[in-house]
Amino acid sequence: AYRPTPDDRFTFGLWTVGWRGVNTFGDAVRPPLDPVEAVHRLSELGAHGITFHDDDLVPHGSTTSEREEILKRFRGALDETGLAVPMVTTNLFTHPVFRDGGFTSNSRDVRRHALRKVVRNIDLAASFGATTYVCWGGQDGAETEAGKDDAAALDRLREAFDILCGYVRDQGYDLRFAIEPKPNEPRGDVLLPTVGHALAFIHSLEHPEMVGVNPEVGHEQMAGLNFAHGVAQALWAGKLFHIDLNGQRGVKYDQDLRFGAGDIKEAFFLVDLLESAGYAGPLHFDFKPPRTEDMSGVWESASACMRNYLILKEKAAAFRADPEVQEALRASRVPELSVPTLGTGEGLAELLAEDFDEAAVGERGYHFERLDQLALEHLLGVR
Ligand code: GLT
Ligand code: MN
Ligand code: MN
Ligand code: MN
Repeated sequence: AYRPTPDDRFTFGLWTVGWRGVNTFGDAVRPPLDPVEAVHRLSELGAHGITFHDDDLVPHGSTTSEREEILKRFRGALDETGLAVPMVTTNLFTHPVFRDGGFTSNSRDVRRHALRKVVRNIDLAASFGATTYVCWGGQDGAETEAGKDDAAALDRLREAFDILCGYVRDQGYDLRFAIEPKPNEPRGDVLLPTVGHALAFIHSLEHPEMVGVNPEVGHEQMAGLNFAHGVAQALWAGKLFHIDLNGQRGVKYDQDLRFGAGDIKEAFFLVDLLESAGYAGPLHFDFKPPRTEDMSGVWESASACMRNYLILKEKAAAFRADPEVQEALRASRVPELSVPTLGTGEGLAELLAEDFDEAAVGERGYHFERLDQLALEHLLGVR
């Protein structure tokens, strides 16, 4: 049981299992991972796809012939295993030129360079059949206030998406963009820090229908926010184009733990939400195997990400099917929220004329504690 198959739509970033464990204080602890080996290992574990930044696959500075050779080997591995590439993204953060960001760098020449880098990689993404293009502007932000004109930065960000959407339309690619919010790290404050900021920004674009969000569990939690509620609003807006699943324990640095580690209860309600809403996109793991692990620990944790999702999916289904839960949901008036506040044909006149027993209704409890305890007991495996 809990053995993933490609039908489960699990995908992994090449930079996740390939992370060598370099951090601010410590050197790499693991050898480089050949992308071809990553494809084979992930396929053996039951994944559906693999994703990458331009520079994860083709190292920065590769010659044209080296690039062709790398792409040929990689395509060969994909053909052999049937692994898909549903999403591709650009590295606009590692190279020193991006020290003040890509699309919103104060330097105009850097912004132009960033756009060229993305356009080139969009062609590659389309050639692999990717349908989502993630944009994480990790270095787009500030440590100071005076050094960044926020309104101008948002203008430039909008300009970048308008240009890129125009390019995709001109080429006729079947590709949509997904903005990934993050509150901080590596910048002290990152532009579009949360799902809500990103959703509001998207409405200012020339082609808002082509742009959605790629929320990451840990990123919203770094801001102290409830991830399931953020994802619910993205789904409500029709903007959940992609999702980064991982784990985080509270408001601190970006932990990128394996999915299920960290806040397990929020993971349970996230899976419950994704499954009940019928989210049909990739279930993408963006985690970093801790640097305590050797390569065996890397594959162990990758496998555990998928296993934990499948376990939680089973638990969430059992929770929803439990008659006691259904009764508790009614007692908590959860279905009543779906009933429009005005009846059909009713106007404000009827509403204003209505009697209301304020004192009696003020005494009404909602029994959410009982409902939540039932969820916890399903999660703990005692029901
Ligand atoms: C980087 C970041 C992730 C983003 C990746 C996409 S890169 O690892 O921490 O959250 O999803 O650019
Ligand atoms: Mn992260
Ligand atoms: Mn990260
Ligand atoms: Mn991510």
